[in-house]
Amino acid sequence: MARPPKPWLKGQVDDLVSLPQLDDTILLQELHERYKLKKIYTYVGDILVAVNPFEQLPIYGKEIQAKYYDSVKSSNPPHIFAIADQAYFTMVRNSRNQCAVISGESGAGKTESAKLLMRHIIHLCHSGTEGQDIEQRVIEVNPLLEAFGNAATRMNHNSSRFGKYTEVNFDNNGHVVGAKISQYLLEKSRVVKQNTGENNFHVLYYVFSSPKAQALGLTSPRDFPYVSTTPGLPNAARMYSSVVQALDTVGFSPSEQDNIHAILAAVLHIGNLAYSEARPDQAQVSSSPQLVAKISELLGLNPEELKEALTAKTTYTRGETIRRTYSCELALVCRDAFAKALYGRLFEWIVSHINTLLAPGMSHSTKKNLLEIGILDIFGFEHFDRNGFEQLCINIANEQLQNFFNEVRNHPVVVAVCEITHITTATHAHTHTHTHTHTHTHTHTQIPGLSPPLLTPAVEKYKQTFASHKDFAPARTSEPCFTIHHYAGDVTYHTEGFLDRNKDELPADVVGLCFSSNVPLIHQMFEANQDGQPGKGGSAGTMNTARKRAPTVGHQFTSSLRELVAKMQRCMAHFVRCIKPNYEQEPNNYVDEFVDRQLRYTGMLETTRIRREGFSFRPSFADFMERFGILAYGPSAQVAPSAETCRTVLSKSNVGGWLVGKTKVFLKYWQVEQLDKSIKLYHDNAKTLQKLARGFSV
Ligand code: AD9
Ligand code: MG
Repeated sequence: MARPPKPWLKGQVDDLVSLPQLDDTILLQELHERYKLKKIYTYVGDILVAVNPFEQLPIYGKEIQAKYYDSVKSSNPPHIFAIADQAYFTMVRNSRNQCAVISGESGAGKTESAKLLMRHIIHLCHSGTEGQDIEQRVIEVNPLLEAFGNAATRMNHNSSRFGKYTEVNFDNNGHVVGAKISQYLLEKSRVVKQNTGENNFHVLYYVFSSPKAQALGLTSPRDFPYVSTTPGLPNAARMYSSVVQALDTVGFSPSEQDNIHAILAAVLHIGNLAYSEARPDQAQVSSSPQLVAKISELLGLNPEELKEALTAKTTYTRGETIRRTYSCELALVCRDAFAKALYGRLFEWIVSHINTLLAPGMSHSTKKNLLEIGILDIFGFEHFDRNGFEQLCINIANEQLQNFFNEVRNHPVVVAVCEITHITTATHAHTHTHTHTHTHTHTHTQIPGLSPPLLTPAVEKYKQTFASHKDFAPARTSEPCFTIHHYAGDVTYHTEGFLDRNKDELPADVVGLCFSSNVPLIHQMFEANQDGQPGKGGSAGTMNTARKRAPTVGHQFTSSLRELVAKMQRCMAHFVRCIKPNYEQEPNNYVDEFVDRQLRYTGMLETTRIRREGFSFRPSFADFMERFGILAYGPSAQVAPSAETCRTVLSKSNVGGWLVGKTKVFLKYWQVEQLDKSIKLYHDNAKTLQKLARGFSV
């Protein structure tokens, strides 16, 4: 019989991998014990688990930040700052790019963790006054993006409705020189419709607090259908000021800020446009001329042309122009598409403008040598009563991240389902060429051979294609839905509106109208569509003006995800797993079953076991010597990387259990930490010696 493990003080062990025994129950209990002691951070090997406290804890102050400055991980309690510390100093010492992947379900604390991580990285750089300006601007990007991209949902009062990857660039001295944001899939449908108990994007309420509100015609949210379900946000005025301050700091000019205000107001006013039937299937704008005039004024458009574009569609067939009027129902769809496009493109423009403003101001040759730390904060796994195209995309992203985390390849059926959403119409299915490189060609390569999805409902298509796949289940009801067995549980998707959402088209008349705007920003926002390319911000295209088809939302999304994962694979990755202790978003409430489910589906324990026993770090001889060669040969020695020289370093460092292969060194995660510790000691000693030498020379 196995001997019982030695007892340990519950909740006192910082790294659960060091426990004499670790299984699901112990993991859960330990996290619970620590949570009771307000120890929300715990290491499980090299993964940081962060349990959302839903209250402000006094653990983020300057004095705590000072403790996590170039410190050995085990010398301080687990903390998000320790991850920042490790990432930053590993980058500086080894000239290696780093990334932090923050995962967890909606409301688990990803965005807050990302901000804390960023704050501490900026603290660690502590560059001279020259750099402080750029550092402050990098920090201010967060409130700005949150205002435009976050909204209150049932899961989280400040839920990110887009994914973001923030790269901070550093020079060789470890000083911040710039930053770049990539954004993924803003949930535009929220602009025109929100589920019960949910809100629109924050900024659409804040803008009512603008001193210019009256001039913009913004009376009260109550008067605007897109935001009228909520009487307004309690902290709107204060938040409005912080957004304006962020815009100033990041570098948006007063006229650019005026443009932003005007577009936000226009979006809100568009929601008030009403229609009546002039004749059957012929809608006309029935709202007041003042409303049409206001929208036109804000967007720099001709009011008559605006009414035309919103009530009919022009097509060109064999040299003939045909104008098809809309029914009231279609006119409303067109109106909402217009509002969504305006908001979505404004968001894209803001992100791309931030990137211009924060681009490293250096020559091209220096730029190439920049180091970077990327932080990924993407929407959490979603499972509602009714799940649509957006949920599928969001869950695919989570699925991909989980795979990245597990270091295994893509989850075949999920990616394949997304690939199938690339197909928009029969005529385009077979001409659509995919050039991206990806690791899962099996199902994908079969898709151009399918019969046209528009002729049969999408769900039929999925059924035919994936019928035999173990992770795909067609619905048992007559409703158009299907179920996917995700890593985080089963989700049933309703395919209603799938293809439209995937195409995300805006009628050519509206695109053309906006292109004619005398407001340069509006003109620019719709410019890209004129040649069939997607909007500048790089998100999904929304056109049907040109012969060339814009890539669909699904296509753009999956290929940008793939690009992202490929990029992260080239970095040294740090993982933060956020856990939501209860559904109610309240402090001092830890529901075991709720946490247990999150731990299980993320495979925490399994990953831990693999990481503890496996060789998770496998550098080439060259990489190993570059990073650790100094330990045996000193900083200036020219030593060729080989199995022999690597062995010498390892033997000198007193780390046991490593392997040296034909081309690579095989190390366990804790061995890397031990080597890093020795490197730090080496540098510290060198610094002391320098100081002493300086003392003597005075
Ligand atoms: V979503 O997928 O974007 O819907 P997140 O990003 O995982 O979600 P978020 O970071 O927004 O969740 O956290 C939700 C809320 O939890 C925050 O608004 C805070 O009120 C609360 N929170 C999260 N982390 C902390 C923390 N470290 N300390 C205190 C926290 N409160
Ligand atoms: Mg978030």
